[in-house]
Amino acid sequence: MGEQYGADQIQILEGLEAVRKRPGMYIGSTSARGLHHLVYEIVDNAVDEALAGYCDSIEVTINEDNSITVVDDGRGIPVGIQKKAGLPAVEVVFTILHAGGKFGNGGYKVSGGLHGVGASVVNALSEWLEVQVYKDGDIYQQRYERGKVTYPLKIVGKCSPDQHGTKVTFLPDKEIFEETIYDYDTLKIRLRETAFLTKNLRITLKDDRDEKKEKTFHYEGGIKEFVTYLNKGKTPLYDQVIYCEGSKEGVYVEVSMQHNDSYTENIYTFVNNINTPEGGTHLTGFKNALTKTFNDYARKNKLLKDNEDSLSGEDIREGLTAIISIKVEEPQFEGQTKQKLGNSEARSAVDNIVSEQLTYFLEQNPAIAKAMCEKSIMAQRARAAARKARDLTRRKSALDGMALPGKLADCSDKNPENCEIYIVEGDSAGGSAKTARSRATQAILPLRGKILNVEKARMDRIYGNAEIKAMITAFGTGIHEDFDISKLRYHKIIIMTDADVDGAHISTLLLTFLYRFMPELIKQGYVYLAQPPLYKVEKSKKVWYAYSDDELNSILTDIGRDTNNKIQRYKGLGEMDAEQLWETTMDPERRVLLRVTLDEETTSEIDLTFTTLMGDQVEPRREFIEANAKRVQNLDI
Ligand code: TSJ
Repeated sequence: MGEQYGADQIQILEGLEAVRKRPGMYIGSTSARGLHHLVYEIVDNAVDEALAGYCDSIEVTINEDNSITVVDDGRGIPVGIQKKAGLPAVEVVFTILHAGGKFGNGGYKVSGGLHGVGASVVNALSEWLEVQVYKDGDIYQQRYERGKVTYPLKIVGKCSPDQHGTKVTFLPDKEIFEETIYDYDTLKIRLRETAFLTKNLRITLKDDRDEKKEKTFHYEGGIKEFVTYLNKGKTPLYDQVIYCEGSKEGVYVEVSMQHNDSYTENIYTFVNNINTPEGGTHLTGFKNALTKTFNDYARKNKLLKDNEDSLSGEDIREGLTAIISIKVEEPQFEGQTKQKLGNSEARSAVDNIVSEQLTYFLEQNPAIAKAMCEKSIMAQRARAAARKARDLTRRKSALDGMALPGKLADCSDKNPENCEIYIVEGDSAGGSAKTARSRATQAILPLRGKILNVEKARMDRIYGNAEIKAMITAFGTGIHEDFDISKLRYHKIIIMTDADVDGAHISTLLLTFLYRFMPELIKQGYVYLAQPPLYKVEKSKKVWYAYSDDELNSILTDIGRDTNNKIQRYKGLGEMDAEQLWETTMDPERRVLLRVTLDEETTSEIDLTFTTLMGDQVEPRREFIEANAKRVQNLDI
């Protein structure tokens, strides 16, 4: 064997060995997240073929053994010998690091973005991978094990000469990944997003494990339909989705938008189908165009009088749902997390295209323009009122030396790292918690009843709400643009509600508030959910607590299903005395806390979750709760 290995082959093996040694450097992590990344990586390569105009359908299957198959109907990865490597192009794709796209000629690429590391990385991290290429009547095949070729590319059969495409199956390596079970819903969310962003592409997801599942995503309207989907639980301000499209300076721009009657702004931005949660030049260009075009129109048509102030960007964007999707050949990502677009030509391209087409749209649709203008003027007034209320609280806190809310039982330790705050539903549970707590490090803030739904209230009302004000002052960080994490007074913010539907609703209201006003608290992992027990089992003076029905059953199996067991189902925290509350839910040695996390890759879906749960339309909410009963119970977003 030794002689077959020339310098090139040794280099190839060293390249893939480096990937296996430091997988995190190539796919971010070896947790469930990295595991799912493998699929996106392969799918993105097929999406590139769709963007090039040669593929209209992609099928993804989770096989019974948790291997993944991705098939497309593109041209098929080239099989001819690539001069430089002296190997078939397809072999180069799977065995040489960063070989992706080298033999294509130009065009926009989805793959090769942030984590777009290429098929060779997936290959290196798979126990085995098999590729089949359908081309010119032949079926080519090659197999790799942990990145190593097991046989040279060969023809294994014939197909119809008009069949063409690529099929890849891989099994993620258990030596590399901590988690090797695929989650259908995680793939579903991401593939749906990909389908929205690539109009006319049909993506099917199949699950061949126990219960067979299948779903197809196909959106002729692309991001126009994405906006409709995001506004599903809300009430749109007008029927149409505004859509702008065009190319300028090598940037292809697509924008879709529609206002709803809520007060939150939801703008999602993508570059080459990659989510850019921190925005960048494309977002700046859009905001600029929207503010300028809208004010110009309003002045010209006397919707704004000469003596009235111009509408601010924020006023115009109140209740706006929008998607900005651009394609550039060489995206430059900036910022700490490389999630912010830097290309300056993207700013002018988006600005120009949106300005021109939005001007035209407003002129053609005066009724819609008027509705938008009326909403913006209302927003302007509310914002002025909110500013007054805020300035007042700011001044007051300066005078009082940061007056903490009266209901807060603060802890004595002043080092935030040691401190935690329990946000407790109801005064009676709050009372038990105050007795139970460890005074040095645990603060208690009881809230009365259901807190204000921030999805349905304007800023001025939100600022006037006592429960919300109490939380803002207790946390110390301020909100929105004033937010300063270094002022956080507690490094654990623990939401403690009853383990029932009402409790889940209150938790969701609180999480919505945190997500909309202080998202960094969630992103940086400071927010937790307490897990009170569901049952208490007593037998001959001994006590057990069960946190789920399964746990109750296993306790009963252990101690015997005796009619003398007094099983108590807790209806609420209020039924526990201070000692029980301490033992089961608050003692750092014994309690279980769920940390609330955000998956930034699919922020649009998180937003939709909150909107669906909190919005005014009953039907989508009911559907959602039925479909996600288990998830809502855990509130693990
Ligand atoms: F990721 C991957 F490489 F494994 C992969 C690639 C997986 C899947 C499911 C599909 C693909 C893929 C690649 N589909 N289609 C292509 N197309 C090409 O590689 C290709 C074909 C022809 C030409 C040409 O210039 O003639 C160029 C390219 C890049």
